[in-house]
Amino acid sequence: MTFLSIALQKSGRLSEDSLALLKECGISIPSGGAKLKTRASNFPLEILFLRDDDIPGYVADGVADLGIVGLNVLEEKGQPHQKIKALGFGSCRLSIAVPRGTDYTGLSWLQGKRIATSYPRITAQALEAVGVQADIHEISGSVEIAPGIGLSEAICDIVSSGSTLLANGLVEVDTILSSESWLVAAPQLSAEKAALLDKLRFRIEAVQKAKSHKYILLNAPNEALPHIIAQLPGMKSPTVLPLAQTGWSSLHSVINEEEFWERIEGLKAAGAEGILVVPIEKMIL
Ligand code: PRT
Ligand code: ZN
Repeated sequence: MTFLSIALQKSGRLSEDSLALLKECGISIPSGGAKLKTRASNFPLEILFLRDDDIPGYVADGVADLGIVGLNVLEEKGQPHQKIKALGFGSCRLSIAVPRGTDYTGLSWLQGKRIATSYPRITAQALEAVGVQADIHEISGSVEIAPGIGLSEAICDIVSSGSTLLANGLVEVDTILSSESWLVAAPQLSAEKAALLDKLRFRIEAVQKAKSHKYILLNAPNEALPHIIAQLPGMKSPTVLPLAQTGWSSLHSVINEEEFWERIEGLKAAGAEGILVVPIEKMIL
C-alpha cells in the first residue's frame, strides 16, 4: 500500500501547530514520547520527527515525501522542493538589526561592515541584490549578543515580538524575509503519492477556509432583507427562513472573518437583530 511520509519538527516552535493541523485534517497520530517515527492510524501517513534544519534535506532527497518547515530555513538551505501551501503559523521575519542610536541609512550602510547571522545565504543574497559587500560572520546561536561583544556592527536574525532585540539594545532596521511555515514536497512524487498529497491538501484547504470564515445568523424584519442580503453574499446567497413571528425572518450566511466587524455595523444599521456568529469547523466549496 502506498503511503506518504511527512517530516515535522520534533520539538520547537512549529511542533505543536504542525501536529494540530494534521489533527484538524482528521488524521490521528498516536502520541508517543521520544519516538522518531510513527504512523497515522486513519490516513496512509508516516510521520518523521526531526530538527527543523534537517527537514529541507530529507525532502530534497525524497527520504521524506513532505515536510513542514519555516520559509527562513527552506530559503537558507536552498535545496530543491515543491512549495505546496503556506500554513499561516510560525510567522516571523528575518531582519537586520543594529545597536540603538546607530545612524543606519539603509542596506548600503552595511558596506564593508561585519554582520553576524545564522542565515549567511539569505543575508548574502539580500546584500548582493543591492550591490552591498559586507563581511558575513556565521554564528549558530545567540546572534543578538554579537554587537555587544564587538563581533559585528549589525546582525541579521529572526524576529517575532522584537523583545530579544530590545533586551540586547538593538533596533530592527530592515526586513529581508517575511516567513511562515510551509508544507513542502519532494521534487518528484509518484502518481500514487501525488494523489495522496491532493487528498491532504484538500483537507488543509477546508481547515484553512473554515478558520478564516464565520457562520452568521441574524433576525430581521422582512422589509430589511434586501438591504441585509446585499451586505451578506454568503457562499451562494444567504439562507432565509421565516420566523414564527410574522413579518420576520432568520438569515444565515458565511462571512469572512476579516470583514466581520465592518459588516456588523452595516447589518445593525439595516435592521438586523439577535446576531450570532459561530466558528466553522470545516469548509468545502
Ligand atoms: O531544534 P530545532 O533545530 O528543530 O529548532 P530551532 O531551535 O532551530 O527552531 P525553533 O523551534 O526556535 O524555531 C522554529 C521556526 O519557528 C523558525 O525556523 C522560524 O521559522 C519560526 N519562528 C517564529 C521563530 C520565531 N518565531 C522566533 N521568535 N524562530 C525563532 N525565533 C527566535 C528569535 O530568533 C529570537 O531569538 O526567538 C527569539 C525570540 O524572538 P522575539 O522577537 O519574540 O524576542
Ligand atoms: Zn533548528
